[in-house]
Amino acid sequence: MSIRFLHGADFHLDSPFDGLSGEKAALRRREQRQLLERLGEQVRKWDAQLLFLSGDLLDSTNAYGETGDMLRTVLAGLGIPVFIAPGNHDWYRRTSPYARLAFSENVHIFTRPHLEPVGLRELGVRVWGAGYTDNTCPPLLRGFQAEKQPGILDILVLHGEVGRPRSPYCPMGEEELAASGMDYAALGHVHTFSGLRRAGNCYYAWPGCPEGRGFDECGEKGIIRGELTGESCRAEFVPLGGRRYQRLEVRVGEDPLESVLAALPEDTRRDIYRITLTGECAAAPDVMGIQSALEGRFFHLTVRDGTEPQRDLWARREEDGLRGQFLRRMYRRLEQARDEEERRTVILAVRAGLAAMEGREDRL
Ligand SMILES: [Mn+2]
Repeated sequence: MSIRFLHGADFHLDSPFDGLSGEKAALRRREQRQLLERLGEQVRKWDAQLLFLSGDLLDSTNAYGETGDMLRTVLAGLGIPVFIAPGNHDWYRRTSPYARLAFSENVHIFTRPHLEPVGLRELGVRVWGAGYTDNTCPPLLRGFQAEKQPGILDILVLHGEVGRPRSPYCPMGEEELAASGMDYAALGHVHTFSGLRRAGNCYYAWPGCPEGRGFDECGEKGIIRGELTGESCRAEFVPLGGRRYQRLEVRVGEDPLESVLAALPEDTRRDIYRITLTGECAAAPDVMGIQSALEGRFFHLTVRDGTEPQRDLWARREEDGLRGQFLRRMYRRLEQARDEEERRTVILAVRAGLAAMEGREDRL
């Protein structure tokens, strides 16, 4: 007995993409729908026999018409059983797309907040799952144990958290997974690929979201391609995302633009970058200049100034005269700053003040 599967979660289709302009946000939502096409390609490439979608497939309990149509069409075209376990964002209710859309027969949506099995005799598999019917979910695995049937693999599809007993999102303990009788738990909710884990005889994993939507979801994202037998489980991460969010800190030298260029990988056209300039320099780096020189190389770029004035600058606050007095006062301000934002404001003021006193023209 052996089964090849794909496991995805947290697509969050139709996310608002608040950080982007209206036009780019709409483009990103269109691109999100392409994740479904690439998912279909992976099903064919891996010759997968089952597909698990473990919740938060949609960002809310609504969806754009195009998204619903595409979801229905792509899943119908797969020709393999698909299991959807709604999560805390796309919880099941009478008016949600899961209820309104006419899904093909190969698509099974768990619509009740308790575990129930679906038997697939021809594959030798039982798929267990539950759907959120609210934006939270009680611990459904507590006290649960499937009665094992010889020659049958048990797989769980569920949106939830492990090791956080007070979580409002279907918390479960490793001991509960171990006792559940499941051979594999296809989980959702955690947005980072977990790697393949094991609790007793139960393997479990989160694929993470298939594509980042903000700087808290950086790097390559994707789904899981797995193979399960009675004795073992193999699970590989498969990249699926079109765009990547990346954070990059660059220690600037004499020429900040040169420093940034030297730190960049070759091709960043599909990426959304936040570059923070760090290090010490006398004058504020020309953030706007760097931004406009480089933004054409990215889908979206933000440059931030995180540099500090040179340390020996503060030594000059011992000087007599206007500059010393100014630096003493600003130093006190810096010490009293309540947060990073206030610190940055003081640093900006120090640089502008010194530039004015020294007759330099400093860009702000
Ligand atoms: Mn979730």
